[in-house]
Amino acid sequence: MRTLFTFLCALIVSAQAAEPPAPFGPLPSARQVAWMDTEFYGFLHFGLNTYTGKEWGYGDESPSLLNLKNFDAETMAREAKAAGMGGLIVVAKHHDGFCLWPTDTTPHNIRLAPYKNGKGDIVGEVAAACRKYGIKFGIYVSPWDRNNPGYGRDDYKKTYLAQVTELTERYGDAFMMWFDGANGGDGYYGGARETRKIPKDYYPWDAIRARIRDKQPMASVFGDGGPDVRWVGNERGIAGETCWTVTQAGSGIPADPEYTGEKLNRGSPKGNVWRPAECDVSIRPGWFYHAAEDGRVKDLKALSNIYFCSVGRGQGLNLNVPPNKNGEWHPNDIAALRTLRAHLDAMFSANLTNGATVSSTVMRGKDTRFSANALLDNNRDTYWCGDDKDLKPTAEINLSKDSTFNVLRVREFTQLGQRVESFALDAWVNGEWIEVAAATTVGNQRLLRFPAVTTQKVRLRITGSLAVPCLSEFQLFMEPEGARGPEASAALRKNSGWKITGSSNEGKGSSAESAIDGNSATLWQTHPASGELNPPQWFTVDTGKARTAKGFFYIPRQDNCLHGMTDRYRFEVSMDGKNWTQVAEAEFGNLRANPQQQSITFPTPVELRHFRFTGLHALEKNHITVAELGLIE
Ligand code: FUL
Ligand code: CA
Repeated sequence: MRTLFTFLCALIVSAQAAEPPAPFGPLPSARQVAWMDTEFYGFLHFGLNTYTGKEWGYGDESPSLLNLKNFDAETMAREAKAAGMGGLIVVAKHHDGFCLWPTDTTPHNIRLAPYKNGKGDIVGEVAAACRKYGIKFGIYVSPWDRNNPGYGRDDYKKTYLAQVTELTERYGDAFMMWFDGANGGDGYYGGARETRKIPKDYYPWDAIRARIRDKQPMASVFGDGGPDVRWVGNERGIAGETCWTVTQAGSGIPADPEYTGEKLNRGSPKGNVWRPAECDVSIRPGWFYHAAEDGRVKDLKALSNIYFCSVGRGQGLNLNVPPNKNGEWHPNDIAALRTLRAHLDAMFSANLTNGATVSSTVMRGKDTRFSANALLDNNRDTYWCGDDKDLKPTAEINLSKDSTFNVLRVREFTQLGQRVESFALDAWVNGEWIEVAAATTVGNQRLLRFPAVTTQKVRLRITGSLAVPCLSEFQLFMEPEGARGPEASAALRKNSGWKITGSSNEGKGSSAESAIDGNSATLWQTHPASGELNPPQWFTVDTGKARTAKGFFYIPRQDNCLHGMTDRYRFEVSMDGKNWTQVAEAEFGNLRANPQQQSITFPTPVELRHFRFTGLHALEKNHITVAELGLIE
């Protein structure tokens, strides 16, 4: 009896104190955790290009061009901090080889410039300003050097290592060392004016990395392929809709030729390393300041979209804001940063799950440490998780009152690895669950935008996970107006009663259902097993009842492939599904560079029950694709 009693007690005790799940896959280093916490920081492209108007200097530019009175690093650091940037990365030397610090490695440096009579040190000024305002400091130093006579030969290898050494020794703590992938080509090279190609293993990367680890152990090394932080694969600041922080990678810098574009952009769930992506993008068209671009500073729509597609996809955002010829940020750039910050603050200051309660069928070993309450405690170190077999848990969240929200944030407890493959958010509306958002990877954080929903009850559904999901946060926000295009209809979701009533590719290629399933990861494509179905291609939808639409939205394929990306369309409507009226025929703009959702407003609102979408032309290859299509009501 007694032994049975002790046995039972032991059982109960062990049931209450469950072991955390074993780590899954590659894990972040302390250095990477610090980098991921930085989230958003700035880039300062400044140098002789600022005065010549070029993006890439040839290497023969005169240092006398650097003739400004004051480089106002302090104002930039103060504005950066106010904008929520966690750091600034200074371009110490760009491809033109001119060094903005008084280096002993080459005469082509700031000592020869009129700036402060040759006594200036812009790298040092940025470092000091960052320290003063409490933000981190990082350094970009271009491997390619179009000025150096020894470039492409052995002596430049030593010069370059010496430059990295000076920069890591002289300016205090750096949070990043940034190595550009652009390398080799024509240049001045000390007067040779020739093309120099470099062998694949030219740079002494092992020695460079060892030097950085020695002098700056907490500095994350950025290169196209890593080793600490990888490039996101484009200069638009956009991570993949599916983006694994874990990825399959080679040795890091220099970039592994196999490891480019899409692989960088999306990572890989089967990866062997933890390697978050940096999304780098300029606030203007160019990386360097050009007065002609003063009117082309990205607006709130563009910047908030970038934020949602970088930080909001679990990666980091490096936003370049180039100083002008006076060594200052232009007022337009400062205004854009302030507007972005005010917008993000207005959204994130009110977490609508504060005061909510949560219930879930899943709790690891019945240990309350792992209960779904951990989702709502605004603490990233606590997490909700089930037993190892609970791969698809659900949590129901009761808000303290009816609330209106249009943004979701979820986070994984990444110290145990990245696990979640897909998830969805449902809202309880008119007595049924409506799916309001669905997406794939989470990682450090996932932000989803969707049309505003009002409800008191929501449900988080994990729909796929590589190992038991460990989720640390669940928050809802209301994004203020002004940052999005016209909004997609909340009715356009599964269970909304819409039906495909016909399509031109019946039986060939994929079903048009995929274009209205509320999931931008699935595609309608008129691509049969062999051959192609040329445009035009169409499908028709019965939306179940008469309604008024202001326009429609189209989401192009989100998988980084341009094949069949529809860029011309026709849109027709009908009340009875027989008599059709054309309401729009035009093109979707800028899809190649930026394949984001397109919102089309009709000249006047139209009555309809049915609509027909026809793809008239594709960017590449001769077939039609649509990731998602819906009405703006
Ligand atoms: C690129 C460079 O070639 C650009 O000039 C810029 O510095 C950007 C951040 O990286 O590869
Ligand atoms: Ca938590």
